[in-house]
Amino acid sequence: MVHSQQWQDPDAAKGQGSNGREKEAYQREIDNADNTDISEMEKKDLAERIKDYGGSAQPGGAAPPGDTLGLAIGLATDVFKSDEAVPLTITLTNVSPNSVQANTRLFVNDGEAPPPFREVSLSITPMGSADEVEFGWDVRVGFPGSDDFSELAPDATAENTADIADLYLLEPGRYEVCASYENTLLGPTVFDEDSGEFVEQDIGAVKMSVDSDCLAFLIGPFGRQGDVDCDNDEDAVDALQTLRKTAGLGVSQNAPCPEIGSEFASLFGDVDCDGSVGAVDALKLLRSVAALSVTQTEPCPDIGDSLAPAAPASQATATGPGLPVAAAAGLAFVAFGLVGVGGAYSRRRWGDER
Ligand SMILES: [Ca+2]
Ligand SMILES: [Ca+2]
Repeated sequence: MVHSQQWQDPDAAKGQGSNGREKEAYQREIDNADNTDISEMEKKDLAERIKDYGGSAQPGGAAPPGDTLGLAIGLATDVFKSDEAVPLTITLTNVSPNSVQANTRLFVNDGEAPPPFREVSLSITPMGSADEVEFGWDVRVGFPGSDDFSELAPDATAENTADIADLYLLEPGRYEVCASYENTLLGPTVFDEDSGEFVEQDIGAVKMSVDSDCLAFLIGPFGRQGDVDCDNDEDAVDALQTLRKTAGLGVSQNAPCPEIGSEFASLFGDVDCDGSVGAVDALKLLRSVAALSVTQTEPCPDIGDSLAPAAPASQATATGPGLPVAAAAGLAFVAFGLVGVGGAYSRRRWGDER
C-alpha cells in the first residue's frame, strides 16, 4: 500500500487520526523501500520526514511566538466562474518591531501533510457546512531550503499566490476560505554531502503558527434564476433591484453575488434569456411572483431554477504506485506555475510521469 492509498480508506484513516496516519504512511514507504527503487538517500529523507512530523509549532527561535508574523489572504474579486482560476494571495508580514528570519516559502499544501511541507494550509468550507473541501493533489515538496528563508524587516512582507480552484476540489457554490501559516523549523534543511544526511540549519527562524481572517467567495454559475440579490428567493425585491440596475441606480445584493448584467450563467438577471437585462426582466419576475406565466427564450432556466450546471468534471485525486520521494539535489518534482517566494515550488500527482 502506498501513501496516497493510505489516505483513501476513510474508516481506517479516521480511526488513526491525521498524525498517526501520516506517520504510518511515511514509515510504510520506508518499509516498502526494499521492494522499490527508493535509494538509501531517499530513505533518509523519509526518516527525516517522520522525525519532523507531528509537531505543531514549538516555541523557540529568535523571536517569541505570537505577534511576530501576521498572515493575510486576499482575492481580487469574490465571484468566479467555474472554469476560472481563483488566485488567492497569501501575505506574511513581520508585525514585530525587530527584523526576523522567517520561512517565507509559503507553500500551500494539504493540511494533513507534515508541518515542514506545508507552510500554508487552507480551510475551505461551503457556506452553511462544516465539511472542509478536499485538497486535490498529493504533493511531495522537499524541506524548505536556503532560498526559502528570508530576513523580514519590521512591516516587510512575503507573498505567494495560489490558484485554489486548481488545488482544491471546488464545485459551484459559496465558500469561505481561511489560511494558516506554520513553521516548525529553525532554518533551512540542506543536504550535507559529507554526512549524507539532511541537516536543519539553525538560523533562529521564527517557529510559530498564525491564522488569517476568512474570506467569502462564490464559484458559479450558481444561485437561482431571478434571485439577483442572492438572498435565496425570487421576489419583488429582485424585480426592484433589476429596475434600479436598468435605471443606473445602486443595487443592494447579498455578497458574494454576481453583478446584475454580468456574464455569469449567460447574463445574470436576464431571466427571459433574450440577451439583455432590463425592465422586461423585472416585469417577468413580478409576473412570476404573482404566479402568472412567463415567456422565455429557450433554452432558459425557469425563474427559481438552479443556475448551477450539471456536476462539473471535478479533479480526481490521482492514485498510482508509490514513487520515490525527492532526491537530495532536487527536492523538487515537476515545476508548476505558482509564483514561489525564494524557492522552487513543485508538486506532482501520484502516478504522474515525471
Ligand atoms: Ca432575491
Ligand atoms: Ca432579458
